[in-house]
Amino acid sequence: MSEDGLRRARVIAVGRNSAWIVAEDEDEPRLASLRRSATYAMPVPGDLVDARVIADDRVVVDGVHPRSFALIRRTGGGRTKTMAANVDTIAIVAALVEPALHFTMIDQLVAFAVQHEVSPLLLLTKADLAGEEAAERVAAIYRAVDVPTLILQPKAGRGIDGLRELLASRRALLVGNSGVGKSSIFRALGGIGVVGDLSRFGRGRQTTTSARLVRLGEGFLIDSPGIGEFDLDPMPATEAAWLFAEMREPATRCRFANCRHLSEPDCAVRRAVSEGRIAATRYASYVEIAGARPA
Ligand SMILES: Nc1nc2c(ncn2[C@@H]2O[C@H](COP(=O)(O)OP(=O)(O)OP(=O)(O)O)[C@@H](O)[C@H]2O)c(=O)[nH]1
Ligand SMILES: [Mg+2]
Ligand SMILES: [Zn+2]
Repeated sequence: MSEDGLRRARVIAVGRNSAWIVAEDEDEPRLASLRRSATYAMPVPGDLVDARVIADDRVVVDGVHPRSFALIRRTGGGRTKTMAANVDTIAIVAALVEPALHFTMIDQLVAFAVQHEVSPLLLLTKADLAGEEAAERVAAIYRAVDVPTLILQPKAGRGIDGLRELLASRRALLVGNSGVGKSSIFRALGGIGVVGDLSRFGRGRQTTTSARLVRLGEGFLIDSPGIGEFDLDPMPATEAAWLFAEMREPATRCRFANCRHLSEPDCAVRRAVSEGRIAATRYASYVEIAGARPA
């Protein structure tokens, strides 16, 4: 970054008044101030910004580029939180055990990815604790619906080369419950745990408190704090069903065109479930998403 130059840079982590950024033509992150009277919205990891070097080598963020996609999630109290910007891939991380596998959350995140036309990816951890059979059983459910799925053991390095290949030139966000192994995967791929003074350590456990990014070739990977739950925006059942790819074809054969696949007679989706052509866990997630909602 030259003295006078305005440079495009990628945001890797954000604090209250500053952000770690890495200029497109550099490798080393720099700490940049955010303008106090900023006309731009608070940047998040993945954002492209214009950064300017001012006196004493200080760097200031002048502006934030429009986002191609932002992952916004609802938090308690009806507020929203933007987790990351400009990602094209949502890497869902789920532990097979410890914490217990939460199918509904995986399915909601897959549905969210389908809804927003970003690619879902499933990364299953802790097969060493759950057993290979359990791991393969879960993986088979998602491979059957064309969600690329890897079984990883980040500390032992298992699956990391395959993941690196899958992520080549992608802009991916790691998302999942706390303790499932997101940061372990992030570190195994070369991400650094703590960037300057923006991250703080959780009490006892190393819970991630703010998102951060590592560049991977042409793309990048963002580590994020664990989420307790993930809710989709309310939508009609027919729309929810469309987000489950394996329901689309059977849904055309239900007796009623506006079938919600809940308790209607002659439902081809429920028939596919009872015949094992749709996984029972996937259908249960669908019911949870669609059940409480009007058709
Ligand atoms: N046995 C085993 N332990 C794992 C595996 N993956 C991760 N862990 C452990 O699980 C614990 C939590 O891992 P983290 O990477 O910190 O989890 P996280 O998803 O980043 O958690 P938050 O930052 O709180 O959201 C750590 O002690 C890891 O060493 C695995 O495949 N097998
Ligand atoms: Mg973490
Ligand atoms: Zn139906």
